[in-house]
Amino acid sequence: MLKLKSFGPAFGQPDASPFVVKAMCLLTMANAEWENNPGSDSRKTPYKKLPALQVDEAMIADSETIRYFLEDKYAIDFDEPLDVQQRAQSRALIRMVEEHFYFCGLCDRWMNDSNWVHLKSLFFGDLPPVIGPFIAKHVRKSVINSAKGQGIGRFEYDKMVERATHDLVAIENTLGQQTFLFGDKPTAADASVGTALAAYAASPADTALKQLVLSRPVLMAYIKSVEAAIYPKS
Ligand SMILES: N[C@@H](CCC(=O)N[C@@H](CS)C(=O)NCC(=O)O)C(=O)O
Repeated sequence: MLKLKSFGPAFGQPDASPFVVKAMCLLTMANAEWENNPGSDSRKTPYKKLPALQVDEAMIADSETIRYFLEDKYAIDFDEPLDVQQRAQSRALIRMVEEHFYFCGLCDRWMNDSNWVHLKSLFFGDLPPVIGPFIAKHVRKSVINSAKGQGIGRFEYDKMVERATHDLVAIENTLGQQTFLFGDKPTAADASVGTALAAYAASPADTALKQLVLSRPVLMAYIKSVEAAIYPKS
């Protein structure tokens, strides 16, 4: 049985991490038999991040590696309906969302005090009194430093939202009148893009970034379609 190492549900989403939800969607799309291991420790995985997939003694780390593992194990192609050009577009969309838009959301969650109070209580609320706030502060600082290292964490908030807006417009224009990014069947890009949009639409605080997603009916309808089609059925 495949075991998905995950953080645990948060803010109405099956996991706090959009990358974990992406892996859940890929497992669902592959019709795999798997179990969720919420509360897993990211420090015990090869890249010190979640998701990771335990397969017998092996640990498959990183959602993209999980994708290739599943395609290989089940002899499937998540992008089966796509031609060569669409496959290239799919890859570019995935990279845009995972290496850019994701970091906008990360800043919104971890740097913005209105979101941070909720994160702090969710992730660190059960820790003992003195050590808990200390660990929370340390982890927050390290996440913010990673966003600064990436670059987006150094932008003014408005500049970050402006950058995210361009990503959302690109997603909207790719969708057009379609249900999914490449037509009426979900593909790998939907597992990345749909879950990242859903994550930030579900942010606990009513921030400008959250409103950016909520105010776009095309994206909200898209999130609903992705959730209905490929989210794990609980
Ligand atoms: N490229 C990775 C990114 C995964 C990732 O960034 N996971 C974050 C949560 S969203 C994480 O585990 N962070 C814990 C840490 O950095 O210590 C993937 O696709 O799986």
